[in-house]
Amino acid sequence: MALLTALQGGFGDSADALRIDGRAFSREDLLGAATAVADRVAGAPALAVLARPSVETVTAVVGGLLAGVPVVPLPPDSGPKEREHILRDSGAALLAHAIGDSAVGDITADTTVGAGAGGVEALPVDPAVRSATTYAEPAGDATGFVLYTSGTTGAPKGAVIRREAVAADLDALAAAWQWTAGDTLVHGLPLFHVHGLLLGVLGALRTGSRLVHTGRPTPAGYAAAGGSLYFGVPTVWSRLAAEPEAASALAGARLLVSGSAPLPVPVFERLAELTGHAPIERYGMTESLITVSTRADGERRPGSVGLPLDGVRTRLVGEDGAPVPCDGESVGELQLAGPTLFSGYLNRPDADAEAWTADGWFRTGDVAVIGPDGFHRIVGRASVDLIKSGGYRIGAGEVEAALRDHPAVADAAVVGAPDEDLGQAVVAYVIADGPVTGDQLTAFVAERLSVHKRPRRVVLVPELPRNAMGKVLKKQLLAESGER
Ligand code: MCA
Ligand code: AMP
Repeated sequence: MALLTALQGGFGDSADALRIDGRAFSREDLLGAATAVADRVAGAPALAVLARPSVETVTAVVGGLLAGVPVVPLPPDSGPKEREHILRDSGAALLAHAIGDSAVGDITADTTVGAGAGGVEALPVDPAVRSATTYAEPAGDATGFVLYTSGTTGAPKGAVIRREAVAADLDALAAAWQWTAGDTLVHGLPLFHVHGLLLGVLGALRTGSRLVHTGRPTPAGYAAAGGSLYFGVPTVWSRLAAEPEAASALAGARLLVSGSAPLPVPVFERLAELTGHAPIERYGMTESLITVSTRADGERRPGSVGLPLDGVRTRLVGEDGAPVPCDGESVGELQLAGPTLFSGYLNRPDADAEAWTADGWFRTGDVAVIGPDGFHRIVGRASVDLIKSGGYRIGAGEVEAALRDHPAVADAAVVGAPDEDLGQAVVAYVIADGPVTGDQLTAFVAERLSVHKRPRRVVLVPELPRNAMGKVLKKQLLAESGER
């Protein structure tokens, strides 16, 4: 079966099946435009896409999928250090972008990246150009995406996602959320992650629901969109809950779904009060796609992510490797198995060895509790070095390395401090050995990595607290960060 079932026919169509970037497209238009991209990329080793929230991005991603070329979304706000890594590591030969995108010149000028190096070739996408070529559906176990995601240390790792994993996840979500062609899906999330791109775009192209992308996930944008199914990260929901008028405009929706980070219980409750809808909470990871969710026809319990999706198996394991009982109290590392799991990290056998157990389960690094009724509660992360800020996953080590690249930085330690708006905020403790301000360091990280990875606060310190082994005491820094 085709991955993009609805795109490839049989679900009815409308002139505004897809609304993004202020432009409306029918699925027929999108299929023609994406096929024209497929004609140009077929046979390429991988297709990078400069993933701004635009028709061009959707066209390019779908074009790559039609042609069976692995798609590598490039965060549009990524600076040279991060994007060089993504382009080099993925071996992308082509970079799809909107005509006239001013960022492309800088990227294609770099001859140290791309398939076999020599640079990536720019592939301007014109959604008005159409083709009617037909492509055979690629095998289910072919790579659909390489999605870059942060670990605790080092540069982001490329998670290799099979097409059949995407299909299995979308079908399981459609069943859990009663998501159908009758829905209008609304969100304004970035198009380079699982949430905004795989669920938020491909989900519509598989189920046949209409899609409205609001550009940014603002309360006003959500209120004006008139959808039935809304996606957001907790920051989006908490901002909406702070604007009662905008929130009440969602009363006519069918389902509000939160994910990518824990939804605070007060936000859950306020949202329910203002909209009349208790939100659905679901849990996922780049590596596993979405695996656990409350259901449209089931209990929506605040603070809980619900039950495993169809086909997904979960278990809790203690630090000693022993099974942890599902008694609603005992905590353990959440491990996963099932059809939505990724195939491994690109070029990273070391990371694969750490991520999988000997009996083939994926170690999430999340600490959870499972009740006797099967409901899952995510308690936190095993490592303080993986930060979730505004729903973005940010590795402390990556930000520390970027800070150390600054000539006036002798050392740095980064933590995720509790933050009302973002869940966690990146806070950097820096030992400077030259004249530099916090704002300059924030700008330095924003330019080299991604804007969303920048420290929201920089604390200049004479030294970092360390244990006898010389390891930075991050828990102590975290405690201090809360006091400021
Ligand atoms: C600010 N800006 C800067 C700087 N400071 N630019 C350059 N240098 C600086 N120093 C600019 C930005 O470019 C941007 O401009 C504007 O300020 C605001 O950007 P930002 O700070 O990022 O906005 P925010 O308010 O903090 O964003 C909140 C957010 C965002 C909208 C909720 O965090 C977001 O979109 N999160 C979604 C993350 C997500 O989708 N995660 C899913 C991962 P301009 O306005 O021009 O752009 S997938 C996942 O987790 C799994 C699978 C799952 O379960 O879903
Ligand atoms: P990412 O790879 O960016 O998708 O981030 C995955 C991580 O986000 C998970 O390992 C969790 O720590 C976190 N996460 C996603 N959804 C939830 C949720 N509903 N509740 C708590 N944490 C979540």
